[in-house]
Amino acid sequence: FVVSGICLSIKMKTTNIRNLCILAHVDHGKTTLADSLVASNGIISSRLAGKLRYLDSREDEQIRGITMKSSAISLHFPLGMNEYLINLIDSPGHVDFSSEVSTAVRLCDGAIVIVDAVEGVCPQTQVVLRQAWLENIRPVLVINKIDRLIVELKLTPQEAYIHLKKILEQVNAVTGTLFTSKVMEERAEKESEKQGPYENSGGEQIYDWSAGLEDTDDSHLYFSPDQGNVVFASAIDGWGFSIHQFAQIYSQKMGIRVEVLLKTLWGDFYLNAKAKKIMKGAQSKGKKPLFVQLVLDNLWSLYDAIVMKRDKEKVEKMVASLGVKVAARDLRHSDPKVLLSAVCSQWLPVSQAVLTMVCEKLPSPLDVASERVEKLMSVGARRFDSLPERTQELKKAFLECSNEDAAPVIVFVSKMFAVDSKALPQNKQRPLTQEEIAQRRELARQRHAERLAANQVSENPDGLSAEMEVLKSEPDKEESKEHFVAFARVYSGVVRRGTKVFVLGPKYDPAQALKMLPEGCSSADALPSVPHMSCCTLDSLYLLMGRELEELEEVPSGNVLGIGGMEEWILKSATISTSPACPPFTPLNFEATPIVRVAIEPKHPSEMPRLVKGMKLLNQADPCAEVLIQETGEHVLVTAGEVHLQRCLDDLRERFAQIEISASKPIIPFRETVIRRPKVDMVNEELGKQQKVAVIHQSKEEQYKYPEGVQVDSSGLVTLTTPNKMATIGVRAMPLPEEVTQLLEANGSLIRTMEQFSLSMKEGKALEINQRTLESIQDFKGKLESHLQGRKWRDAVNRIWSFGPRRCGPNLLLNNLESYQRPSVWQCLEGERVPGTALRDFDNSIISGFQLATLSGPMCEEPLMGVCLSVERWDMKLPSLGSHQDSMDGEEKVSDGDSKQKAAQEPWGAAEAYGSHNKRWPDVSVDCYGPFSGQLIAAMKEACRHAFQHQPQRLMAAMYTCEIMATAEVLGRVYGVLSKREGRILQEEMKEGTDMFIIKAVLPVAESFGFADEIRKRTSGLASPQLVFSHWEVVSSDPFWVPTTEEEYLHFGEKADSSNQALKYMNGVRKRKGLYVEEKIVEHAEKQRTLGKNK
Ligand SMILES: Nc1nc2c(ncn2[C@@H]2O[C@H](COP(=O)(O)OP(=O)(O)OP(=O)(O)O)[C@@H](O)[C@H]2O)c(=O)[nH]1
Ligand SMILES: [Mg+2]
Repeated sequence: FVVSGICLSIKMKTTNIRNLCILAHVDHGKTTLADSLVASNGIISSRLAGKLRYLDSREDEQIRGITMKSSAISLHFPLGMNEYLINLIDSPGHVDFSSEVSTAVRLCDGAIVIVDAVEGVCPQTQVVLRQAWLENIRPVLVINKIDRLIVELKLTPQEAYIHLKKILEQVNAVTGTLFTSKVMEERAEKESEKQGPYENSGGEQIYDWSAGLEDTDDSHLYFSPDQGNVVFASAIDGWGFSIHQFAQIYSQKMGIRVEVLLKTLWGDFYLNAKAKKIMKGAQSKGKKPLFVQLVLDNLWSLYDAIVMKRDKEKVEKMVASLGVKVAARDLRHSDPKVLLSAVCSQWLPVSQAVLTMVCEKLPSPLDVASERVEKLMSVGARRFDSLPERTQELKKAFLECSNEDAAPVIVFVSKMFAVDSKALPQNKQRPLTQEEIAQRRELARQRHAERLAANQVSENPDGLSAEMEVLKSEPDKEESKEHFVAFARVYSGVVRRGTKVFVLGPKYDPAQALKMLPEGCSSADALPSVPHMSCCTLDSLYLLMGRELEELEEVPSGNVLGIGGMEEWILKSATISTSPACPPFTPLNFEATPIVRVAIEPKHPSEMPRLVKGMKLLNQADPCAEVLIQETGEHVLVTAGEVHLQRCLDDLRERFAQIEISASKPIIPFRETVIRRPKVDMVNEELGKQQKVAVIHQSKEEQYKYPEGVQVDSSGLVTLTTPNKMATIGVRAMPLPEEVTQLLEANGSLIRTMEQFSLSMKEGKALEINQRTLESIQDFKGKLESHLQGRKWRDAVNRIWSFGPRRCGPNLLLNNLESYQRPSVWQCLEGERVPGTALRDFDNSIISGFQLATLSGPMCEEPLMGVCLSVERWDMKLPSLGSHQDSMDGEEKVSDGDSKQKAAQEPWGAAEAYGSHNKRWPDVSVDCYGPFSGQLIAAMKEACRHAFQHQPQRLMAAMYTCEIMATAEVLGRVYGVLSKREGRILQEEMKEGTDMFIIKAVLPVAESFGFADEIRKRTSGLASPQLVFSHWEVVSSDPFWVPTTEEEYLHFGEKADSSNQALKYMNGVRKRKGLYVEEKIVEHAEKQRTLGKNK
């Protein structure tokens, strides 16, 4: 039985193991290709390969025809004298599931990148190439669906050759940019940049990746058939080849050496029949390139004879000359495709071509690069050489990938996936032996195959689910319980059942743990509890076989495996080791931002506990879904997109909660911002020149009554005094330049690192920061400075007090107090520790107030973005000595000894008095501490809100970018849908060599629900867009706008409540949040206003 064979071969030499994943844009044929590879091991019949999509084991995957979860299968492949074990992971291509790609890529050493020969390089192709690059794994290329060039596009072999050459160039251009940006980065450290900017925008620019790079050998990075890292294939028809195969064939036939053919079969070479020589310059001389003459022509005539002309005689001749055997049944078959794949899969079996390439070109686990190991081991801002010595020593274990007993076990779990307990091998009823089960399975498959063949349907979901039911036993509602299996890979040592191990969470710190744990301890000992570490025993180990699991006793180093029984210890990902010195692996690179949120409720309120449990399970089972309970008590699910949302809801209903649930409409996120005061009104007339129409049309600001204690001066400075009159704060709001907001957004994690540094400085420790990170911080600071120019922003960068919300967001708090010096947020850059400029008392309260204000703005309690709040006044009054105390956190009081010495003697009072001093009053009345800092926080928050409201306010909407491929006939309809949904076309171009147009557009997330479906319907399935979150954009209309000038009055009427997009959005959010909505006033504006006035 095959599977048991695999079980044995898992003890294979490490050099003969290949861990790889299949990556591509959606629908380029990953799962179809995987079918052929699976069929080569006899797990499914080769007749079904390409129809079954065996690795798409979920019902919804079969129905929708897209993969949603990555799944693994182990295959066995003999090549020459060697036997190989191939752990293959099929990944989804749809953007919504790109987190599944990240979890797959992490466990692999290599990847098969597939590109559709018609569609070429698509957005997700670029993304997966980047992901492979970021994880340092080596890719090989399969250009798939070549049959479409013949049958659909009806290209001639010569045209097809040029087309294929273009695709290769496109793919290499992407690799080129990745490579160039890395080399440039490294080079920039050594010499000053000479080459000019290298934008890695991945668009249609000229990739001048050769300039200045001559001395860096990069040939192995590029795809080229003569390098042996490209296979041309049609997965559905079961054929594929690399030029090695043809070189072999023709070197016998024509007596040319293989090496010569290898170099010339691809490229600008032709055969000079007279001279019996291969010459260069086919193009310029108008000759047929060798590739066309020897390879493509043959394929084309085969398709011509079998599919187009159905020429029986010719086919028989060809079959004979190829030396393949075709069953009479296939020869007579009414569908020519059956004959075609029967012939092709024997002549040029795709599995042979692909697996040979994989074994020859992809690295084994032993070839792991030292650079990759260091990257895996250094979490966040930590640098490898700052790790404890014992941790650094583990690098050797990674590199050796040893199976010795002494080698430490190191395993990485990249995700948890749920399986029904019935599907676990130990729970299968076993009155039958393995062989009998296999036979039954085979029978079931044959029955299914016959059904399929009879129906001629490949997408009949019922048939497949029927088969799935045969494989699974009847699910028993009561007993079925979800079990989680960890998707993992062994990096060092042998994993045995029953081994005791440490489970290390993503935040585990080996330095801290080694200090706490006794020397030489093991996970079997009784140990003190260490944060983010737990001990457990590995109960069950599984071989992952697509839809099935096979139990194993042990798994040697270098393999991919499943580990059962870990759900209590691992949430989503973790590192498992027998050594406490092992660092947690760096977090996965997730490309998708979860953006679509819905609130979820059970249909019957009494079922709440089941929902809560179900959501917990879902959270664990999905790498990217987020489950949270909002302050309001709502249960919220955040997903990457519509398709992902649908899958999560299905999972909740059918597996995890098994109850009826209702989901709210997607909650659309917005941001609030302020803009520069516009100079023209809504009808583009200059403001200030016209008469205000009437009193009732006064603009919002003028109507706005500020509450007591708040003053606003003409320049927009808002001053506010705390209720106890002890402090007065003056704040002004300003819009940040757009570039600055973008910078802040892009550098969130850097800012967080800086924040951590400042915190640890306050505690008196200095955090070790990676040199690379320091450089990026320096660079970030430089860029901020270059964008914050002009009088208004003088010295602004050095005056940054904090970022917000959550201390890392895209808003700034500026310290514009003349006399207050505080430690800069950039202090981590200052190298030597500066003798701390002391913080003023209550510094933290100001920051907290700012954080609160930026977390939810006054328009509809959504976070602020791109707003600068500058503190220009901060007076404190002291009613009596001793009633003040520093609001600094406790730690500082303990550790900050020197500030006490410096504490100056001036009494509290005038603003300038607090300068740079830290007051400590010995006689503190403790109870003032809380209430006062509370008042100050509230006052600061209010001051920020009023300052914000004093400026022209705008909403910002989240935007998707999408690329739509459509034919000319449906282009108009695509545009129609886009414009109806407030989309904006950025670009439209013809895809070379096809009749397809590529349209790039942006579209508000708020208008995107059902967009993909609508496009598909309107174009009868011809265009299908991929939506990717791109950026935030200001909604141009003013939600508070009412006509104020004569022109506006004429143009919009008095009510002007017709179509204010921003107001619609804002009120939508307010309604959802249960905030007061002014809408009703607008409905009957006049009446209401009159009433209001008469009151
Ligand atoms: N003409 C042609 N169609 C193919 C070929 N390979 C795959 N297809 C078809 O392309 C469609 C998508 O194939 P899949 O294998 O599901 O694609 P995928 O890359 O796994 O898609 P996702 O997992 O959703 O990203 C199916 O309808 C296949 O029948 C091929 O070589 N030629
Ligand atoms: Mg797939």
